[in-house]
Amino acid sequence: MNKFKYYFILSITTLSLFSCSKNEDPIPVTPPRAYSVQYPTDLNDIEQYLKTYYITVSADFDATISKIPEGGSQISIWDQKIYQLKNRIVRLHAVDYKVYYLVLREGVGESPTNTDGVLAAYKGEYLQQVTTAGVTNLTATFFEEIKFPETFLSLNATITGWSEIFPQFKTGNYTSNPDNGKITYTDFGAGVLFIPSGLGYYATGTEGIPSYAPLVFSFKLHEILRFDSDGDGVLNYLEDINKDKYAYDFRNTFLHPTTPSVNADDTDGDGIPNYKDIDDDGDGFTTKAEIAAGTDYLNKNEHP
Ligand SMILES: [Ca+2]
Ligand SMILES: [Ca+2]
Ligand SMILES: [Ca+2]
Ligand SMILES: [Ca+2]
Repeated sequence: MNKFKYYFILSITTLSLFSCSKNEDPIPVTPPRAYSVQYPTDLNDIEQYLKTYYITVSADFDATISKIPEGGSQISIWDQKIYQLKNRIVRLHAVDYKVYYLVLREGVGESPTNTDGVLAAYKGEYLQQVTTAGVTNLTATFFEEIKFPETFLSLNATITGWSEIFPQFKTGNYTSNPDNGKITYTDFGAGVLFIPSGLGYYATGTEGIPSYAPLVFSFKLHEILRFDSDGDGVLNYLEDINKDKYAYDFRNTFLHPTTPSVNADDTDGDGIPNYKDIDDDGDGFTTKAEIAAGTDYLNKNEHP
C-alpha cells in the first residue's frame, strides 16, 4: 500500500514537472559566443602565457612549463632562442586563427596528414584568467597526461588544434627489447601546441576543461597510422593530391563558411575531396574498380 502511494506521488510529481516546463518560459540558454569575438581574447591569453612562462626540457623531451617568478631571470618561451616558436594560420569559422607551436625537435621519420592517426604521449593544460581579491592572473591548470599511449587517435576526430599542427612534425625510430617487448622511441618529433579555444573544446568545454579555455599540449609523436577513409584501397595521404599534408572537406559550411574556388584535393571538383570520394575522377566508375582494372583512377577518360 505504501509502495503504491509512493508511485502515485512520483507520477503526480513527474506530471507536474512536465506541465511546468510546458507552461513556463524555458530556462534561458546563453548562445555560444561568436568565434570572431572569442578569438582575440584567446590570442591575448596565449601570447601573455608565452611571454610570462618559461620552459625546461628533459633529455627525453619531457617539457615542464612554469610561470617566471617575480624578479626571476628565466627567459620566457617568447624570448628564448633554443627552440623555434612557429605559427600556422588556420582559417576556420571565418576566423584566421594563429596557432603557435614550439618545435622542441622536428623528428626524422614520417609526418601524418591531418586525416591520419597518431600515437602520441602528451600532457595538457588549460589557460584561464582568474581574479582573486581584485587581482587578475593568467593561470595554467593541468588536466591530463598520457605518458605511455597505447591507442592511435584519429586527427580527423580529435580537436582541430591537433590535426593542424601534428603534420608539421615527424615520427622517429623505435627499438623493441626482445626480452620484455618494451619499445623505446628515439629521434621522434616533440613540441608544444598553444591552441585557441575555437580549435579546442570551445563553448562546451569537456571533462575537466572549462568553456572558452585555450589549451597547451606538450607532446611526443611516437607513431602514425595511415587511414583509408573511403575504403578505395588508396591511403588518405596518397589522396592528398597537392602533397601539403592537409585535405579538407569544404562541404561542412559550419567549419568552412566560405569555400575556396578550387580544392586541390578534389580531382573532379564535385565538392567531395578525393580521400572521401569513392569515384575520384567522377566518371561513374569507382576508384576501386578502376584500380582493379589497372586504369588511371584520376583520369576520367580512362576507365574499365
Ligand atoms: Ca582512400
Ligand atoms: Ca592537400
Ligand atoms: Ca571529388
Ligand atoms: Ca572513377
